[in-house]
Amino acid sequence: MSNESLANLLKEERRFAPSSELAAQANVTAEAYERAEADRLGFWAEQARRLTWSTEPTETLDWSNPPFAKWFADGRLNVAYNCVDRHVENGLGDRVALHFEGEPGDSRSLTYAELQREVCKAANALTELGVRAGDRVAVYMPMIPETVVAMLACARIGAPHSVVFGGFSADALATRIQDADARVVITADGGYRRGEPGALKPAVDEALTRPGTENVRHVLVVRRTGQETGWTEGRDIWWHELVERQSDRHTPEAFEAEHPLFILYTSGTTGKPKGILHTSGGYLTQVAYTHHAVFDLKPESDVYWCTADVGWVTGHSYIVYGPLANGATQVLYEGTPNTPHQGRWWEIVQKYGVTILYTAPTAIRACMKWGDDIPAKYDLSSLRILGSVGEPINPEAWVWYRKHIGGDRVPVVDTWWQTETGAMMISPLPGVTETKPGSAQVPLPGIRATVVDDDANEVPHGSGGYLVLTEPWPSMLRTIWGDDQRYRDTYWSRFEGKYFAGDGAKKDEDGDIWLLGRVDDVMLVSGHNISTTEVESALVSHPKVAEAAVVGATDAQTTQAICAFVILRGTATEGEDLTEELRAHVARTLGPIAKPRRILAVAELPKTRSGKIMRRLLRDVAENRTLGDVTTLTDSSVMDLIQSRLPAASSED
Ligand code: 6R9
Repeated sequence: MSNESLANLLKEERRFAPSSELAAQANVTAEAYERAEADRLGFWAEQARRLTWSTEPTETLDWSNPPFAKWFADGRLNVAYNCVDRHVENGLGDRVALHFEGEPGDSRSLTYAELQREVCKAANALTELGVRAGDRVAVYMPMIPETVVAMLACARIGAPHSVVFGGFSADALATRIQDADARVVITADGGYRRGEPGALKPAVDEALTRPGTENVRHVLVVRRTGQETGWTEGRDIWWHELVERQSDRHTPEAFEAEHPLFILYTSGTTGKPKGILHTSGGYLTQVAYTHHAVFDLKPESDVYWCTADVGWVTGHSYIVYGPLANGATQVLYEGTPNTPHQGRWWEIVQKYGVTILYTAPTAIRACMKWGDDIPAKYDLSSLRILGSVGEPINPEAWVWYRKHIGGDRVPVVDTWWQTETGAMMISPLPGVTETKPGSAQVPLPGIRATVVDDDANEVPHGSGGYLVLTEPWPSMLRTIWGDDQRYRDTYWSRFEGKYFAGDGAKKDEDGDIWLLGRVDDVMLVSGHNISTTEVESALVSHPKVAEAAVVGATDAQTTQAICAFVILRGTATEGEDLTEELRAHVARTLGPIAKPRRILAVAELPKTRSGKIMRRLLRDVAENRTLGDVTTLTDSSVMDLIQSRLPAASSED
């Protein structure tokens, strides 16, 4: 990454110190960094004591066979017991675990005692279906309480789940069922999205016609929408028939700390999806600790809400496992932020008195586009911590989030992590860190991360390169399911002994880390490395641009030419003038070299379930190629729309 380009983000000079009130009561203080620095493994061994073990571990890390780590290997525990039963045993059975808000407006709350009974029944049901410890269960569900129950029931009986995002196609589902060799699929007739019941079961039926899915013996179907559903006798079973008649008692078995907890597929840019494998004790330790530390969770008074889908790792770690291990009360919302109106989220914050909100930059930018007046109509004064995850958050969106959602008083924590890391790795701590808009800043206590150059040398402050993790951490992936070699090659071969995250990053003069997007997305223009993140950030700092996606298209003259796809704000309209204005704006903010060659206004951008822009597809468009794999798009019609706009794209120099 060229330093001339890197220097630009460093122009961000706004700083926000923690309030003295928050600093005084924070769960975690600066002392944690010192403690972890002095004795990293001792620090994690202490954090493991947040959990209830049936056999306490005496070992912390076994790194004798890198890159295959074992954490707390001689300990035994049951993950579901830790997330549910122990709270009931501690007298917290009446505490609400989940406030469920359905998109059509139905709602119900489940206490920890109720959740315990539901999880026990579901565990008994899976056992009756012949699911045994080690068998894989695919979960293809909407955002409803039964999804959480299903995941915990799998954990309880030691059957690793593989949650497949409900927006994925039958193809994507089939590939994941095949790769994990799943034995049971848990699904629903459908779920509500954008005001409509959207069917799920037909995709399961279709996926199960594909070769390699024959080992699926049963499909367990939750009735959510009541829509007409195809049925295969003997294979398909209604959840309400099977689960409801089970005993609500179930004795949890303790498993080894390294027992597989789940597989979650990440698409990556090329090739077949990677089944990221997570195990039990280390994973649960780090998700519980980070949820406690980064959100400063006070389980007796906070109402926490993570807007992610459970099909994304954020839903696994920060809806299911972290918050429930900590005994939190949380909101679970089924639908989209603008159904039936653009204030839906803020209405939910007001209704439940949400105190901690965790969402993605893409959602924040959508809310910015809809206008400040919408959140202003609701009482958001209960909020006290705001989190961001999924992409680099541009300073404009960060500041808007703090101001319009956080009333200019609530700290924003930008949390960097990955499916592979399992839990947060780089983030401010709300009671400690003076925050900088747009930066994830510092590795959490117990985490070692840095930025290196091509030769694996740590870069000096003020320079950029590749983000690496230099020591193993408890919630790290253990391997890629069925492919140890691919695990080594993808993450551990680029830099000897270091985990290569695949993200570009830079360190500022204070040593704080700024993420620059995936290394694959970095553009090469006339010999300069330019990060897509920075050009996008420059574009959205223009008042007429709501969202931007930038790609480098092959160009004979300049190696790559910068192509920008922009979503305009409400009243702005596309035209020669606006294109020129935006080009000039980027030239002013970043320098003439970063000026986009083409700018195309579009209505939507192609995104994954977690809101990440699929630049690969935009590159296909920009280079007039047939589109690559679109199965992980949230909405595949977006690409047709963009392609149909293409002739207008030729506003070239
Ligand atoms: C949790 C999650 C991982 C990739 C990661 C990076 C990007 C996530 C970020 C961020 C900048 C942040 N990413 N959080 N980039 N700042 N706070 O998103 O997991 O879906 O596996 O994606 O997302 O590029 O490498 P996953």
